[in-house]
Amino acid sequence: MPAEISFAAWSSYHQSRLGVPLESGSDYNGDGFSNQDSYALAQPPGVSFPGMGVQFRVGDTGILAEHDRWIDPSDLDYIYEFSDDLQTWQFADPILDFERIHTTRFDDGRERVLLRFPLYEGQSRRYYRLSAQPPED
Ligand SMILES: [Ca+2]
Repeated sequence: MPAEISFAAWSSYHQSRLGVPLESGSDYNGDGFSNQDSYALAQPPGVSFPGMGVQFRVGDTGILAEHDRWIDPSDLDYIYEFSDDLQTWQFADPILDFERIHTTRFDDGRERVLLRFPLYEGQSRRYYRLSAQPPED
């Protein structure tokens, strides 16, 4: 992959190998996840869900979430959010609401992160999601 990671660089790299255009909103492999989603999760356009998705599991002390991402993309911020009712979503603060407990760095600009969202006594239900958005200035 090019040194400067962006959707444009990712799509250009894969377009030249696959010989087809890779628009951000289209779905190269028809798995229901857009090329933009594949890019955000640092996967080639032919990798299908669930391989490319965020893997959640319950640990002894919280919910563990693991996924691949770019180390320093120029056009994305990775935002974690949580909800108790799937209606109202709150920003998960990287200090107050979760911790990164392991990072594996790869030599192609990707990293695999393992995050822990703690469980609280009395908490009956909580939902989590990852949003990859253009950075705010
Ligand atoms: Ca897809």
